[in-house]
Amino acid sequence: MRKDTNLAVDGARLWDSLMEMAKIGATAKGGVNRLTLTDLDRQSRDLFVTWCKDAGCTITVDRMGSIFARRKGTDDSLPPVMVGSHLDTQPTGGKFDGALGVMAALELIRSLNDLDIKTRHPIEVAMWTNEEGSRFAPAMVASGVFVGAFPEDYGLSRTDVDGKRFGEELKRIGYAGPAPVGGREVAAFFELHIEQGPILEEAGTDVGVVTHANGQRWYEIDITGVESHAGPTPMARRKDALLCAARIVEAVNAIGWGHEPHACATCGMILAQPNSRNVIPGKVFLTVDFRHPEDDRLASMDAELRRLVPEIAARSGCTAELEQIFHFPVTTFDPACVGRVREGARQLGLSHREIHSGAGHDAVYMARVAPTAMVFVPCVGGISHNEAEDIKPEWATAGANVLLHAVVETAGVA
Ligand code: HGY
Ligand code: MN
Ligand code: MN
Repeated sequence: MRKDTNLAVDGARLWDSLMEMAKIGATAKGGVNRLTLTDLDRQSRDLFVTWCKDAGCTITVDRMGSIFARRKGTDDSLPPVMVGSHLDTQPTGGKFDGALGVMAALELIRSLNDLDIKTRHPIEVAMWTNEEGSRFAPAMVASGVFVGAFPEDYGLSRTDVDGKRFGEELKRIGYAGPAPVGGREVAAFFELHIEQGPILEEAGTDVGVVTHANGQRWYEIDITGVESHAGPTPMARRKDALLCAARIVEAVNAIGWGHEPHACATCGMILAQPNSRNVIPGKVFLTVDFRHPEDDRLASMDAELRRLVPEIAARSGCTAELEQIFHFPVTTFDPACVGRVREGARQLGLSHREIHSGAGHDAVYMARVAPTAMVFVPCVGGISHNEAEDIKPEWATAGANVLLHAVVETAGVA
């Protein structure tokens, strides 16, 4: 590490960029609703590309719409050190989930330019398409295709609740890029992200040195009963798909509690048809999200769900089709890269502690093809995926400085 420079970001400029980006999709409650592949997503991409070009980067867009802004290295034949995150949000998302990682990566480039520091490896700022998996499931689908977890045509074929297709929407916003998705060497990947939980803030710790990410499984359940009149249909003759779904929701919650203290079990999405107050629902679409830091416990949760769903359906006079659409095991990040994050925090005199990620991130997939690590900073009240999501400017600056140190250490100062 070059000692003769105050290797630091411009925190005020970083905060300004975050606030500017947060205006795109800003909600009345102070959050951000910038769903992937919408016109708002296009606006955020356009702004990001403009800023990266202003910082002297060349832009590549791949066929899943992920954007890579490249700063040349003195030896440009070397594989890039990649750093980034995502700009898409949840429908009631916040200003910082994803955007902090992308803006901090851009700030890193801007700061290296200001300090006239050249690195041996090229550096690429990565903005991954559809990390959230809210509009198009599964989550992290573009980084997943990049590492070969999903075929490209699977990613492009995903549809939203209105039947709109990922590949068509990508074309519509003008980001169906020409570049192949993945299949190229990456020297390392780093991602700065808010913790999205309460641990760091409650402990008064500046930086989370992320060693692992929890395993995750997503399911879709299609429940079929019989639509009938809410008035004349006797209780004993009903095949109520929504009652069946309610029982499954209760069972999912019990599975989570049954694997305490580290399990997470959530039914986040439910669509009842015909969704009319005086019709007994004949069809329900329900999602299940399981997380756990131990793969065998996650497998037990899976087995319990597969046993209970048909049992509950039979008891409710319905049928239920359960499909697992997404699974990644517990991810261990690269010890050398994790060490550079830890060393960066130490050199900067920032309090830090090891931490697991309960959330999935693009870094989880990138860890399959390149040495990868993450930097966490606290968020207020541990709240995220909520319009109230908030951080302090000094937390953003601290995280970005650790990111800068780890990336420069990896890319090598020329
Ligand atoms: O679901 C997650 O953990 C992330 O927000 N995609
Ligand atoms: Mn995120
Ligand atoms: Mn998120």
